[in-house]
Amino acid sequence: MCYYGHAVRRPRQEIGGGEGGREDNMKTTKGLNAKKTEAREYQTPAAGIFFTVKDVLYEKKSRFQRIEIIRNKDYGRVLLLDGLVQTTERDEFYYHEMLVHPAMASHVRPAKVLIIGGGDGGALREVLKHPVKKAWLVEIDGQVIEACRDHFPWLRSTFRDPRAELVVADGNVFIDKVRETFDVILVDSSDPVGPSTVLHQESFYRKLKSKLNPGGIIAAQAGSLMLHLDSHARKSVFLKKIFRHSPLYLGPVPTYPVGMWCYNFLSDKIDPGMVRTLYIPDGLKFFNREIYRAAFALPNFLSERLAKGK
Ligand code: AG3
Repeated sequence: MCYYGHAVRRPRQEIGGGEGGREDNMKTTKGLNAKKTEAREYQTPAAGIFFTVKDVLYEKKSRFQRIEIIRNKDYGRVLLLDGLVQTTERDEFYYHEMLVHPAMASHVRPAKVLIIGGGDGGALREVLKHPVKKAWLVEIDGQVIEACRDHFPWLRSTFRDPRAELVVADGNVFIDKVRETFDVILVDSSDPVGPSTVLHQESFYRKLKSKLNPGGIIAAQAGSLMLHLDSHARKSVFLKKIFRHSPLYLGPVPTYPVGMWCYNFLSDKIDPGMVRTLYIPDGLKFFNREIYRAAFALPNFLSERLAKGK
């Protein structure tokens, strides 16, 4: 693992999944409770998800956030960062396959791939199912990588793959300094409120574009279909100015807020509606050709909100 650039301390988030600001003063329990019998995410101040705890596998405060990995009877291992569910053993494939494969499958030959965030390794595992030359994973918090390497044993081979380079750095700083350019860039950040706010801003996407090879594609997790509508609308205004094609697409993630997640597909060359040949690795659990086509269909309330702009 290599350490690179200056990591920036991220502000703590009081509660996740809101429209930004509205809930920030709400003090409420999240993550593990004091007795360590239950872990909760308050998705709004009044609703959320809980997991009863079979074992606490990891619990530490890093420089950036509270990292918790618990084991739950139904969802297996669950990773929470500052009380926000990042990944569960049972349903992580929904998210990781939909973040990675639409972009990777649309590109004729993605040789060099950059992942910003995603220290749990799930996105990297999916990228390495393609015949890439090299994949960089840039995670701000080295302790997330270590915790996941130790407690998500099925990811050990992913982290050891000779094509993978793990970099511990702030993605926003890394992108300023890196000399390499990429065919596909994947942004596996946290919610568009709190710590990851910078990874949802115009200047960041302009920088990413400057590191994209001709014909390149960016896919970025964009947040919850219902809870982050303002953010989708705000981002779509500036993304349209930067990229010729910037559709949102959707995929279910059972344990994320409201169960339906959004992703940005960004490219100057590739219009997903026009792609005829898809390069899809064997053995995926969720993603296929039909899902690819369907994912770009948006519900009316979202299209109308995007058409209105900010
Ligand atoms: N990154 C996106 C997680 C967002 C979940 N949000 C929430 N639970 N409020 C996931 C990282 C997994 N590689």
